[in-house]
Amino acid sequence: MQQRTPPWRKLAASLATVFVTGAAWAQDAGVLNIYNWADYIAPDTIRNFEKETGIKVRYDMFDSNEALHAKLVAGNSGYDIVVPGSHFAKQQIAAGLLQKLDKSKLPNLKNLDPAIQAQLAKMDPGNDHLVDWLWGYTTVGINVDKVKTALGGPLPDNAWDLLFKPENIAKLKKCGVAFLDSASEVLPIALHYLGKDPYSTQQADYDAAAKLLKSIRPSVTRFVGSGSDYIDQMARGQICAVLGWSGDIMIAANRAKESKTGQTIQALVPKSGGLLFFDVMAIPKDAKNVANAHKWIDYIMRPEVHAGLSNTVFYANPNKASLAHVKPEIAKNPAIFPSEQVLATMLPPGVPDQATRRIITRTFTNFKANPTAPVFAPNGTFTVSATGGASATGGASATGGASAAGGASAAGGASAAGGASATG
Ligand code: N2P
Repeated sequence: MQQRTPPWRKLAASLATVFVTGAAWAQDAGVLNIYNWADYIAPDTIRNFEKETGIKVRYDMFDSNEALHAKLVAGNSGYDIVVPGSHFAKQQIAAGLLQKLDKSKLPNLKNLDPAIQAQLAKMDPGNDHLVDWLWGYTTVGINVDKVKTALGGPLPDNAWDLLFKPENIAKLKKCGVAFLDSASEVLPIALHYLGKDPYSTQQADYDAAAKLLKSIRPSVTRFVGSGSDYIDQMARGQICAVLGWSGDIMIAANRAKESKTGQTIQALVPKSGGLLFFDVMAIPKDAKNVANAHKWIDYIMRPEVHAGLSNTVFYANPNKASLAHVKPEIAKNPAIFPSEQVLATMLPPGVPDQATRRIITRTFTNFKANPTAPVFAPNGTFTVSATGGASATGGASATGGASAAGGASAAGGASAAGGASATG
């Protein structure tokens, strides 16, 4: 039987509502906590928002989708806006970690390109949770002169051959080769390179990818993420080839030009396709400053604000109306806004099931940890096996000669985990 609520209770309840709402507002009015990738914003984006709204922005950066995902799963991240790749966001929506957007607070949605919205709807039906921040693709970046010299001939027709043909990448090792520390990108790319389904669920396919990765592992000298200094290292000529993100590579190219380092850096668009990503703004379920988060998303979708992001970091934005504000050399750069034809060659992001994710993680962890062990001779010198793999950083020479105790690390800080150690 239903009980009637006494009038005093009703009053108390409505007072409590007023109080709680008021408190939420007070907090909401003041701050906005954002968690985004490094090197992904214009110098005035935050400043202008703060000036106009009086809202103070705290802006933190993460280095991988995996790191952000772990924070969201743990809960109470403290963030009001996060920017996962759409393939990770799909899992986060399914797990109830992101909240629905209030579209009545986002009038600038009208500026977005329906084609990009349709892409995102594959991960977020109805575009209910996600708004694209920027998009780009994972690809091959090179230092043009160093790579040509190291190869001693022309570039291969398909840019992926530079990194996945052992005989090519072995020649690049001495000028520095970096791979993204990102299982969710490297595995689909490796499978696709082998002519297999990039989102295969078959262990046998991952075994084949593992074999491919093992064959090139001795020549990978660094693993990098967003915010590690691979952009600067490229700009300074300390890394000559990278499996990295399109815009980051173009930032390196631009930095090299501006600081006159004498290095020519180029983002290649592989013939068989790069791996597309869409990084999306979303509001965590437990965000405290939801009204401010909506203000931010709507602000970013202003044509000139979205254009400012592309103009600074060389990634495409989803904002059709922004194109008039994007610098012509950027709007017309096919490596930034690829043509329909090129887009059709690219791999879309995908979401493997949980069992496959475990296989992917395991395969990638083995890849990173698996520079073939050096063979130590009784006199303390070591040699490298014919397949090549002495040290993670590869500083060790094939003739060996370093001491067993100090060999690989003396040659440049190799770590079994394949961490971000520097090489010469
Ligand atoms: C950071 C770029 C991140 C792109 N500068 C990959 N999601």
